[in-house]
Amino acid sequence: MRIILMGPPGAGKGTQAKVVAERLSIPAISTGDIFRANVSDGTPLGVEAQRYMDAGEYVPDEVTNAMVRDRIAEADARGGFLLDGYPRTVAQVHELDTMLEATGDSVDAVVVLTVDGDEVVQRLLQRAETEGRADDTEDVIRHRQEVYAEQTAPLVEVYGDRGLVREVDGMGEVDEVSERIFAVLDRDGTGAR
Ligand code: B4P
Repeated sequence: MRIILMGPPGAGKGTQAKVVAERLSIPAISTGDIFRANVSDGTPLGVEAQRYMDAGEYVPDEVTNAMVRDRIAEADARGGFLLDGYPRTVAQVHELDTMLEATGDSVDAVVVLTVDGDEVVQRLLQRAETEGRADDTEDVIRHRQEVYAEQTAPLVEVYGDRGLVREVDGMGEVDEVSERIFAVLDRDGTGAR
């Protein structure tokens, strides 16, 4: 199974990615987590990514694409994976297509978490208190929402035209949202339930 998890910042992507990937026994690959690990290790990639992330901007496509290309080539991802936060631009969609075509693979489903704008801001402000992420200040959160609307929301139509989009209500308790995701994936024959 090759699944993409999409949704605006704070929709619950990272939260749900872990649960769904575990259920399907595939790795959850989060570009945000990989960038943050590089930032905390002080790698050249981390230094480059940090200035974009702190400002709520996307890291340049060529940097992100190269990172994902390497990650999905690893042994644990050969049988499938769940991408959390990638692709986020139309150029990234095309790059992912090329990567998958090279191995004769394709995306099976794109789960889009839908949420209320004010709720996500509250979730992220709450996370700011517990985790202190540099990009979880109110101004940067609002900017991240704008960047999502401009650059990532159009991807729903791109994947919708391919018949891959499964919209899931991301409001409510974490467990409820997970159950909804399992239900839609089950209809795709994943045996998630
Ligand atoms: P991400 O790490 O993907 O950050 P995010 O969009 O805020 O999502 P996240 O997964 O953290 O939050 P979630 O919705 O799970 O990206 C960070 C940055 O990395 C980007 O801004 C960009 O700079 C860079 N980047 C990443 N991918 C990139 C790409 N492909 N191209 C270019 N740049 C890229 O959860 C938010 C909070 O809500 C959590 O605290 C959680 O506990 C809470 N929550 C979740 N579900 C809930 C529920 N049902 N009820 C209440 N709270 C809930």
